[in-house]
Amino acid sequence: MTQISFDRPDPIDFLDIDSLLSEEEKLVRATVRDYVEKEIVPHIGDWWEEGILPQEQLAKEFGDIGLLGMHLEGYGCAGTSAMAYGLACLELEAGDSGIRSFVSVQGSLAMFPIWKFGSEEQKQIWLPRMATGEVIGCFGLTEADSGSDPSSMRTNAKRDGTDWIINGTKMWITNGSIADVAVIWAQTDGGIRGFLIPTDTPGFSAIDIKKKASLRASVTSELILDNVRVPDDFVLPGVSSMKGPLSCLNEARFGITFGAIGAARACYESALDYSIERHQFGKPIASFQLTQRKLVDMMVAVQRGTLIAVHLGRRKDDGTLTSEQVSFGKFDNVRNALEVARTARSILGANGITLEYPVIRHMANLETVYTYEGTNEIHTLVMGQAITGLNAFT
Ligand code: TGC
Ligand code: FAD
Repeated sequence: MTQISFDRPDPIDFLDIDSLLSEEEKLVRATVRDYVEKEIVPHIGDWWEEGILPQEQLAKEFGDIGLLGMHLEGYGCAGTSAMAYGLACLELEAGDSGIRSFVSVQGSLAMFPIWKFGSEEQKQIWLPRMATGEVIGCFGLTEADSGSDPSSMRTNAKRDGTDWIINGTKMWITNGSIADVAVIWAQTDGGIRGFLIPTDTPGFSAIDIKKKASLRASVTSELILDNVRVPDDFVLPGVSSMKGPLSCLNEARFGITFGAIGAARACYESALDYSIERHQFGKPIASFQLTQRKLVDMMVAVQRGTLIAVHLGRRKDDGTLTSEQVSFGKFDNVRNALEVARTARSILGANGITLEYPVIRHMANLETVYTYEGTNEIHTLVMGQAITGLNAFT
């Protein structure tokens, strides 16, 4: 009969989920974790407080490590598995959600549509330089009056001879003002089309959104398109419906399923360390039953979320993952990560509200993660439709 081991489990990998990963996957993860610990963690509290991001330096470093468009094949992209991409997102978001966002937007929202729906010429022009970080992209879907319901967008593109004239305003666009190329989704007579717009095109401008109390180490902008004229070969030829932008969202939501667990793990680790060092009533606060309950709840949430992410990663790699399953991962892992962050904050007491510790920063960031890439409610309704067969949107 096989024996049950009496070894003490690793507090950070209680279920030994590492044993489910290949050596190659662990290597990717270790490389990204090492980079984040050395290059992000020492600075991120200050960047977040000041609301800045050294984007050019980071883009180059991300490119050097091969993180940009890493799960895409060819055109200078690393061509890793989806699982490796997910693990990279997890480690990046253990640093900060804004750092993971930068990589998600570049790889899943700006490069992916070119890779999936672009012409060969468009791929050759943009992807190699986006993979190195020389060119930064953004993804313009949301508008001030079209958030959860992007198909109601007003941005439109009209034919003028062989050109297109684009008018509209996009809102809440990550990397908007630092992008060299914007992937803009617009209504046309032939359905919703994606346009690759160099940001120095006359009529295109971007204004940063200030006073954010979440995702502060990330650029968020409003994009204005005022009679922007582009030739026909700036249109993505491969799609002309909401399927285009929604397919990109599947990729980014998959990364968030992993990423949120990175933020949760960082909060759990911080709270665990703190609870062992911090003494009250003559004892470490970790010795109190109420604190152990919180620590165990956090540990279980992080492990459960990691298992969900790894399962979805395997399904994506074997080609069986559905968009509703991606909704499951984004929905459950982000809401649990937020709960972990709030619990960790309580364990740190007054110290939990300062940026000396990562917890309040992750907690505030996760409020954005809960909302973007499909709110918690939108993913609830996607899954609700999947299990009932009834559409709650229309
Ligand atoms: P619906 O009528 O259901 O479908 C329209 C067409 O799209 C297809 N489709 C999908 N295709 C791929 N993936 C999916 N997940 C898809 N969902 C639907 C569908 O088959 C159909 O295709 P076809 O060929 O018949 O035309 O679409 P709808 O307009 O009713 O929308 C449904 C809904 C509400 C789920 C969708 O609009 C939605 O997901 N809303 C949330 C919007 C959202 O997530 N926005 C995110 C903006 S980007 C962002 O937040 C970036 S944050 C930066 C970072 O990631 O770090
Ligand atoms: P709304 O859609 O107005 O929703 C408000 C509330 O109503 C939510 O709770 C929502 O769940 C609820 N609600 C809406 N419809 C329903 C319904 N049918 N049933 C039940 N409840 C409903 N977008 C981009 O295109 N590109 C980006 O790069 C990008 N980056 C972002 C970065 C940041 C920091 C933030 C905060 C947002 C970003 N977004 C981006 C926009 C993001 O995707 C939207 O904020 C999100 O889709 C929600 O839209 P909304 O804010 O307009 O909220």
